[in-house]
Amino acid sequence: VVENRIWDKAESLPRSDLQSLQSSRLRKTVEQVQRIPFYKQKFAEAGITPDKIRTLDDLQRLPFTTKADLREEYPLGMLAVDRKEVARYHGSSGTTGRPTMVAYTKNDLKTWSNLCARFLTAGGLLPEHSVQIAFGYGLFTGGFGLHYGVEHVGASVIPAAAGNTSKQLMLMKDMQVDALVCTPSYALTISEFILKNQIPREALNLKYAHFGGEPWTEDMRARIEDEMGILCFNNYGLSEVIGPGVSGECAVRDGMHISEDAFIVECIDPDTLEPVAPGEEGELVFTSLCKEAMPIIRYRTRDIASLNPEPCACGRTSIRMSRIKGRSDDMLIIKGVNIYPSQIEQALLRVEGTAPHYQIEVDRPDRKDIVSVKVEMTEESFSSSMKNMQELKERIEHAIQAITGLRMNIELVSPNSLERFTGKARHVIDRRKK
Ligand code: ADP
Ligand code: K
Ligand code: ZN
Repeated sequence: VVENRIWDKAESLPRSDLQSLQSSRLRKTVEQVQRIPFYKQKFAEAGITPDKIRTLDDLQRLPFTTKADLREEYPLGMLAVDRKEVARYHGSSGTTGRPTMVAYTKNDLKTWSNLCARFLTAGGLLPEHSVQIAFGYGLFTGGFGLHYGVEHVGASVIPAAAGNTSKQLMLMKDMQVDALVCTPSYALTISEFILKNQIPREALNLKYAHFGGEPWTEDMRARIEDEMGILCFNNYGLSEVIGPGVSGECAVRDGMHISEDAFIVECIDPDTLEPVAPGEEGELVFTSLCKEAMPIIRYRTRDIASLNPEPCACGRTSIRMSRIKGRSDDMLIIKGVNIYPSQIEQALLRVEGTAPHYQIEVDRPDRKDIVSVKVEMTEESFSSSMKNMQELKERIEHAIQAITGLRMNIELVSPNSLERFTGKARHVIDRRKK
């Protein structure tokens, strides 16, 4: 268990105060974006002048911003300040295509590290702790975002960066690291390394981990916590909005608190663009409220999640978002059914005798979708009888069918034959597109 500690009083503002703060910041943001030709034109097309936006309800009248818009404006079309005001540039990872650039003023960097300090504190970080950051450092916002967040809390950083797993373990052990920061995929790789090399738990001092950057499941959390004997916390963000620090879990670990003093969140039906009811799944949309260099209005994240406005036992007053089920880009439509890779992960974690390493391959040889899933066996099941392997295959088929409703071809592959990841994992090969 972790002690419930709140970093910033903005996290527990009464809702009415929070909402008046939001509307005054929204008005300011709407003024600011008039310096961006893209928004000036969008507002003109919609027949809106900034003075028409007074309350939070008026947000609905503003245009959306999409990833395609940001690509059009590459590299710096969305900048709202002079270039000399910019203190840092980052880029999105380009997971789904050409990267987009983002910029931060000095104030933006302060805002950002403060937002990261919130979820780090919520997840147990104290000034006396040492944190190993095994995220990529570079254009990716993960490494630098968490780095400055940890420093802001007053804790010490070990900027290990992603990769070289044996060195990660050496540092973790020798430096008696308290907390680990990386992607959940890399955590799985690290955990596997610990087991394979029989590193005793007492040799490490690890207590907490903060994972983000890609979808993962509750089953994966249980698996990693059990294997490593630590508490794992989820945090979410995206470079277009600020980077990590948009939201993160508290000690209750039932959804991620969104820093609503800094962002307005909406959850919409991606087809009708209408808001969905609380608790219903939809696409998250964010409007920034405190950003100077690149304020953004109603950014469509393509991330699918639900919102929970119920008060939380921790005392924070913000809305919580669920885990991200997946991005709409990663969604596979197979025989008319929507499938996310995270559902395969969930199924595999419920079947004994498999490692949660998998690759989904989709093909359409005959105008009929064929999905096959390559699944790694554990050493033990790999050396078992054909009969056992056949049974294993059937159990996997059933587990996947129970979650997705679809029967998929399962191909068992030998241990360690699928790629391991140090950053964000790639689980899908879709051959239908070409
Ligand atoms: P890219 O879009 O190129 O991957 P980013 O590095 O900005 O660029 O990644 C942000 C994206 O990563 C989010 O839109 C989301 O899809 C994913 N992501 C980040 N944190 C989480 C998380 N905790 N759970 C699920 N997905 C996440
Ligand atoms: K310190
Ligand atoms: Zn809470």
